[in-house]
This record gives sequence, C-alpha cells and structure tokens, in this order.
Amino acid sequence: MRPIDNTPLARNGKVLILAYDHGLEHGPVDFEAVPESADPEHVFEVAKHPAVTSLAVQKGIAEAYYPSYEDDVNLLAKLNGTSNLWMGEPDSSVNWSVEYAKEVGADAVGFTLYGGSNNEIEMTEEFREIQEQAREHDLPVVMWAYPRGQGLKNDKKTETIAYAARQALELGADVAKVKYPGSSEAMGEVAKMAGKTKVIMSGGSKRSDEQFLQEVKAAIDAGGKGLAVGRNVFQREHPERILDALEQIIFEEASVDTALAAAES
Ligand code: FBP
Repeated sequence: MRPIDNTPLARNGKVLILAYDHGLEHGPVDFEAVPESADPEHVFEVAKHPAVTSLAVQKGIAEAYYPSYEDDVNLLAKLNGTSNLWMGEPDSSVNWSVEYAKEVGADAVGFTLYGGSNNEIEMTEEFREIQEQAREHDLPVVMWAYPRGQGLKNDKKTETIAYAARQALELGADVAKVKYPGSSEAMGEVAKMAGKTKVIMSGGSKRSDEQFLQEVKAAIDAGGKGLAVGRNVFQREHPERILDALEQIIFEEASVDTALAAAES
C-alpha cells in the first residue's frame, strides 16, 4: 500500500479535489448560474489549475473527456452515484468497477457512504469490495462520508460528522470528505476522530468569496487536510481566481486577507 502522500492526489500532505459529479447528483440546475459549466471540457480546463490535485467525475464523463486531459489532470473516479430523481432511502448505485476505473486512467477512487441510511449495510459491503480492490491496484480511496437517512434529521451535528469521519477510518478510507460542521472547534473534533485518515471539507452550495474562504481556513487550521469543492468553483465566472485563493490557504497556510488579495489580483 502506497501512502497517499506519495500519490498525485496529495501535495504537501493536503488535497484539493475539484468535484464534478453534480450533473448526476443534482441535475442541470447546478449549471444554471454559469451555463458553460454544463460542458465537461470547461471544467476539465479549470482542473488544470495547479491547485487542483484531482478531478472527481463519474464514468461516462471520464470515458468521454479524460483521454484529452490525462497529461494535465489527475483522475478521481467517483464509483457510485445516484440522481436526485431517486426518492427512496439514501442509496447510491455502483456505476463502475475499480478495475475499469484504473483502465480509464484513475489515480484514485471515490465512494459515497450514507451512514445511518437503511441501506448502510449493503453500502458498507460494497465499500469493502472497492477498498480492497483499490489496495490491489495501489489507488487511494476517498470516502464521501455523508450520514443521511431515516432518523438522521440533522446531518451537520458535530457528533454525527465526527462519527462519519471515524467510520471512514474504521473502514479503511484514506480520505474522508465531510460536511463542514460549522466551526473550527467542531472541525477539530471531527479531525481527531479520523486518526490517520485525512479529513477534508466538502464545499457545499455557493457562498461569497469571503465566507467560503473563512470556512476553508477554519477547517485547515483545525487539522483539515484540504477540500473537495464543486459549486464554489464552477458556479463562479472566474473559477481560476477562487482557485488561486484556495491554493494560498490550503497549501501555503496564508491568511484569508492574503488569499482574497490573490483572488482579486
Ligand atoms: P459541492 O462543493 O458543490 O458541494 O460538491 C461536493 C459534492 O460532494 C459533490 O461531489 C456532490 O455532487 C455534491 O457535493 C453532493 O452534495 P449533496 O449530497 O449535499 O447534495
């Protein structure tokens, strides 16, 4: 097993994943703010930014577009995913195998686990298979650790997010992508529970530059090892500017003011 720090997925021990599976997870609504973001080529171009350590996409996008970008972009194959049209208990179909993802050029694999869902047992067993295959192929594993389901009304409580991060450590994920629990202190609790699994913050819906960067900064200061972000990048007219700022905060430990100045210059 190769430590994730020696893979293309990490830089100085941190990661910045550009997530672009929204067309499946949320549908066309996420592309309304910046219509050109519906074109995967636009987002692959954005992913060439040096701050981006990998781009997370589903199988069809990887097959169709990755061949033109394999020299410039690291591929994170998001193996499961479900549309927003599904109205049942949280669940996610496995859409491609580790082996096939590797063939397409994947540098890492990603998997959503809805802890607390009535489908948690089946999803965990799917994760077990994927995690072991990823080890065989020397691919780091990123878990979208999202407690969600019947009885879990508030998936943003610190204890719930800390439990999800712990679940990622216990089950063998290298990286746990969690919702931001709302404060640096809470993020510290979450990171502590994850042990050697790197906890990264999930971007969420679009916010102002300042609010977003402050949250990322608080997450990093609390022991977060990076960010997985979609809408806060591709729903901006100038995605490269926010990536310049994120590069400063995540990899250079810059202040929000310094990063904002980088974003505006
Ligand atoms: P965002 O930064 O846009 O939230 O993207 C991260 C991500 O995890 C995507 O990979 C995924 O499509 C989406 O968020 C899922 O968000 P949610 O489950 O909250 O709808």
